[in-house]
Amino acid sequence: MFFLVLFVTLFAAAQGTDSITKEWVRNHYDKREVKVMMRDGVHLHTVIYEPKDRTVRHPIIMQRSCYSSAPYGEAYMELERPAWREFTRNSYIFVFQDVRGKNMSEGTFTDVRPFVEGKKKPKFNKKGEIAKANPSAPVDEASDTYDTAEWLIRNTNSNGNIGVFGISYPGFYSTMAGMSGHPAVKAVSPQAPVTDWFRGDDAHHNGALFLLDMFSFQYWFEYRNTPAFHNARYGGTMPKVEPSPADIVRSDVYTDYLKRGAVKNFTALFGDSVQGWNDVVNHPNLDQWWEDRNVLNHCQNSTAAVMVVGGLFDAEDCYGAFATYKQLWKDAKNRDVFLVEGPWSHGGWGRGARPFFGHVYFGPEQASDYYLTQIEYPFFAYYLEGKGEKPAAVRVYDSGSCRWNVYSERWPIKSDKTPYWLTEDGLLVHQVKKVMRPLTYVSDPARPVPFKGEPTTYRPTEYMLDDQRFAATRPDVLVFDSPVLTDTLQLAGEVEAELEVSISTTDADFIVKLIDVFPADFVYPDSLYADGFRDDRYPMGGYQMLVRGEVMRGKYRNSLSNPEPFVPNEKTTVKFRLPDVAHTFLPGHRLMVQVQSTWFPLVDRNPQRFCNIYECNDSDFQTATITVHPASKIWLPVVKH
Ligand code: PG9
Repeated sequence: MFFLVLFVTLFAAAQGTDSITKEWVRNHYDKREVKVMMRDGVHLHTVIYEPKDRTVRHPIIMQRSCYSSAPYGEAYMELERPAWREFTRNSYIFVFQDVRGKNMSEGTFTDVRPFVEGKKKPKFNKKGEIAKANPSAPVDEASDTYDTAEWLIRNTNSNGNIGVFGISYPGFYSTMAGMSGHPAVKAVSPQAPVTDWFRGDDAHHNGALFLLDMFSFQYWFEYRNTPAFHNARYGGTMPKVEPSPADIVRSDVYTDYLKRGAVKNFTALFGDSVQGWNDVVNHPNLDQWWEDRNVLNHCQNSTAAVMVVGGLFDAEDCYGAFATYKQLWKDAKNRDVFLVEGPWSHGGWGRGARPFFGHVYFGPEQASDYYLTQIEYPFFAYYLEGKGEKPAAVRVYDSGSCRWNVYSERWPIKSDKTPYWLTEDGLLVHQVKKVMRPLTYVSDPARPVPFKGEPTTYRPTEYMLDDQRFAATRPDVLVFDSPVLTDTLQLAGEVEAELEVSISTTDADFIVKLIDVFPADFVYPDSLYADGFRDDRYPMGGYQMLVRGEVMRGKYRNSLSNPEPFVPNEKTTVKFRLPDVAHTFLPGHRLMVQVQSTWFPLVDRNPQRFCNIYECNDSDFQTATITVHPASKIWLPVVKH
């Protein structure tokens, strides 16, 4: 019998099919749904899939989510899918929990619930239940994880080791799980974690509102994020949902969002009904409300091993992954902290990353299967099963040379912070003696620079590495080209823009884009397309690949908390960080920097007048003449070889 099973398993694997099927899951796992009581008496809905084999004690892998722990009832989570398969294959206990206030859990939901310092652990009975609920006990996502962990250890056939992971908002709950302090929570993996919604994630970058994402997300999150909706999705029948205010798009987001006008017109669509949107509008500057929600202020509480995973081309939380890793590495004393960054979109690593992303080929080594089997599962196996090797400290995929770089040191690795000057003679690595002229453009909020070169009805992930030729020809975009490279130029780490500007009004936005210009005669070999992952022949000769773009709302140049107007036509410095890069520019390529003042409707339009943009009227929008002076530069992390 053993050899027959072995043969079938090997045969299935050899056929590229996997022995872990829907039927296998049903035959090997029991499902139960329990309401676990937290220290304040609130019950959290917890879905548990446990191997029927009780002869062996199994590790627990948990995901806490505000999106759902569906399917609820008879249906099973698709544990045979790649995202879970390695854990299923190794008989992990799966725990999916609705965070408080969401879906089937009790309590009140709070966006990015603040961490509460100095919480006291409650008393538990022998069954791991809270001995006596205290409705006024301070709670957060860390304490909810602690109370859940205590219950799980006593009420499942576990080996006493719990791992927590998740992408995006579940990534934030994973960071918080690492701060629970529960001894069973041995390893967490915050992936594209929601981290700081004012400095760099989802809602704002450097104080500028990410209109397209936040408007469409908040309505969906508040109204369509229900058990019925999620169960229907798992049942394969997406429910017909009434058109929502977010569905204002009739032709394309650029046309229809521009037609909608000032941000207050979007607020009017929601009425007072969407708390997540109201919070954004009611806290226009970086205030205590935002700082309370900045998990980086509490990383010293982290006690678990942490593997932060991020996408170099993640449109939502690219900032969050790098920022969470850096702070945890700094604060989580003698704790193992690892970083994995691939050429991925938001969550792409677990959601079917393929050799091509948009028009750019990154090869098979960064595809999801590789990540799930060679990186993610081995991390948890090491800490929850005592199996395999300790993970590499840093594993970052270079989006230019298309290969993994593995480092034993921390990220960012050692590099020379090198100024590249933005001048009328192009992007120059050495300041030349010649006196350069200032460069000027007129920014017109009635004709903003689009974030995508072609019409779209949503925010495609590909914009993060799209061809920028559509923008390069616009009069309101400054273009700075380097000479053609004769040698490789490896960038790894933090990028900083330092603009010397003057504007004709009292506020403006500044968008800086770092671009890899492909050789004019560049083509991918046909064989790359033959694998079926790409079916188009996009003209890659002269492709202007966006490597990194970032916006700075000018009034926050000196302080995100205390915005300051510009003095019209007076020179001032606007300095800001762009999320880290890991990109080698190859010989024959050129570096390019583009500078512009609108990036629509990805970012809301600045009326280009100092005001509270959430309250301004359509009549407040005005053109501005923007001047970029010769002392402007971009600081690049050049790795010396
Ligand atoms: N990072 C995503 C998001 C969260 C909140 C607002 C908008 C986007 C996400 O959790 O998927």
